[in-house]
Amino acid sequence: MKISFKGSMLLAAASIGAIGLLYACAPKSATTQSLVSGDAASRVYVAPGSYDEFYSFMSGGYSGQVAVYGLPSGRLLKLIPVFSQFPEDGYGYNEETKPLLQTTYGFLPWDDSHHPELSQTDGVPDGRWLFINANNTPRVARIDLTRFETDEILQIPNSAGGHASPFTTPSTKYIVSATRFSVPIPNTDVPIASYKKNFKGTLSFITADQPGKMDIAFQILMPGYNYDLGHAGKGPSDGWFFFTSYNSEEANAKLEENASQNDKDFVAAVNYKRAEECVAQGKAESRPSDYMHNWVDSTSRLAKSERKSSVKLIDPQTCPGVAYYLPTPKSPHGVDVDPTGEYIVAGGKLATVIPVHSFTKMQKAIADKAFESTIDGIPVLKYDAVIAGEVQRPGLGPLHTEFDGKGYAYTSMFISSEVVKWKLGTWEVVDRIPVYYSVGHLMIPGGDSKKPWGMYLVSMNKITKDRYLPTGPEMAQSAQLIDISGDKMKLLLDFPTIGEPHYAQALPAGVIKDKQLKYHKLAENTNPWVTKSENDGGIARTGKRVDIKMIAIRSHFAPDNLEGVQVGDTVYFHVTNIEQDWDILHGFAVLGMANSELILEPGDTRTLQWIPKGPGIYPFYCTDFCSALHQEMQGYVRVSPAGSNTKLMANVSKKTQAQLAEAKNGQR
Ligand code: K7E
Ligand code: CUA
Repeated sequence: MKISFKGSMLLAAASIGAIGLLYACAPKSATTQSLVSGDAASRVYVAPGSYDEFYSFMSGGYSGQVAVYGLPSGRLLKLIPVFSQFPEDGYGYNEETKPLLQTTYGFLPWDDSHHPELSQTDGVPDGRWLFINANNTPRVARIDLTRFETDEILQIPNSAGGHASPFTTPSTKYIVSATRFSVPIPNTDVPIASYKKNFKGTLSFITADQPGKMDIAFQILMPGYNYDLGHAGKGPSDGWFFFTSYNSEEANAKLEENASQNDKDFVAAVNYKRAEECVAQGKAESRPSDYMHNWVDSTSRLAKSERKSSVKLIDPQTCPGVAYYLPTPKSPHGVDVDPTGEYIVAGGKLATVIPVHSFTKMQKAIADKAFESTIDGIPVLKYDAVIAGEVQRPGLGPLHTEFDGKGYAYTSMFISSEVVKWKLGTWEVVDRIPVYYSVGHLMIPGGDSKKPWGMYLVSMNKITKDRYLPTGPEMAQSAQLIDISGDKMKLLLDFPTIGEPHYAQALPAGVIKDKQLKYHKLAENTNPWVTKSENDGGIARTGKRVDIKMIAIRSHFAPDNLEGVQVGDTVYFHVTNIEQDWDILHGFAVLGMANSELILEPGDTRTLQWIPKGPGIYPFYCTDFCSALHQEMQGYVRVSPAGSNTKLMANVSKKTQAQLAEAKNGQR
């Protein structure tokens, strides 16, 4: 089952010579059968009615969402919409959530998300929140893990490609976002050929420990490289953050060649306590910067947007000691810090070794001024002064590393399609297992924290090819569950995933299972258009705007017959699900609407905008099969020509209608 090492080396030579060859070689000699543990079926079997041991949060990649799976079963539990509109529940279509997708570029219906990150307390995932990055238009999002809902999105200014994000400091004081693409700061119209002069990178530190209050604490101005990934120090290295960078050549074209020239690029080591000092001493410059902060108000559950106009920018030239460069072979990708906080492991995509830096040696090198040069105020430490060791002949294309808490590290090998287990301190490879195919990230629950739950490893593979029943040119993405509880890794399960799950994080189910909200308390609903009882619904006109307030309960809407809408009106249906019972949802959709349905959680109010195009009768109905009389859960809206004298009518009590007419306060 092992890949012959000679074969690997040939491949190494081939692929490093011709970088175009970087795609995927399946280990041909292995047969999956021989890799699968004999008791695999029982190990992943979760009997009907039983729960999984872990929640696993996998990035939805280019779907922009998060997918929640149970482990070890690989069962899909939920899709959480984050950066993309989600017609399944109305996220980004209904009026309450639309502001979450506002940016300075306007309303954006999509993004590409790569890295889910659980909040931590003292270096251990605590289950309060999950953060995730938007890669295309740089943003970070907070998901509340009592509701599995996106509550907050912050745009990152002076950045393009929010890839190294949103990794957390050990108690989630900050999460980070570093720019993948360097750009002019401020971003202005300059010749692309002026890259070396005008393009810069930024590393952003974002305050994250208070819901609804995320903001850019400060940004650090960096040379115009590409910043790729990051991880916080912990234990002895607490207070430091490590980011990989490539393209230290500062090429702006044909990067596959031009950014692969230098023998070494860098891991940037950032002393963020020092950055805080510089901010406190007034050494950070306030830079005009345009960005958006969106968050959900906790009682009205309405998202709000605020436009921000400045950030504090730290230039390492005027804040010495804030950043150092650790030379790192060949376009590093991942950078991962072991549970003790001593070792900083980089994944050199094109390197033939896995370089491991030592935090202790780094501190000494800084004290001894063991610098080989200084770039824009950032001292470059000598490689030999900081390197703890190199894992020799690990395989091809090392990308990402996680840890089991028992002294071992596991690195994904993109090109040779395998996971390699090696020992911290001795750097010897102790085991390897093929994966199918071209693994990107791998994940061990808690595997980047102080306390890994080192039982399982999930390999997230880029290429699926022949693993499942074929489904045309595009196959589902593939994850593989591997048992790492013994000396030898054992393959347990393949399961398909959505989008492209770059990274995932997982935690024991018990951390959050009993904290789940079952319904929203109707009494505490402060949505301005809430309808709390059967007779409180109605219809009101303000100019060309018509507001309809309505309840949904098994098995009717009230009101369910509405008249007086005219062609040319913009209609808002404000529907409140007045159920106070777990998992009893209703839906709402009306003929000819140009957005998605509303899905109404118990106790929640959601608003649908509708612009009827012509006169006639328009039925609406409940989209969620809620009861035996679900098919009876319907109603009609009559639409009359513009200027018609059809009176406003909702078949609820007169009193309500009069009150509603008075309350034309013009708010949404
Ligand atoms: Cu390696 Cu975007 Cu984390 Cu994908 S990145 S693999
Ligand atoms: Cu309510 Cu179906």
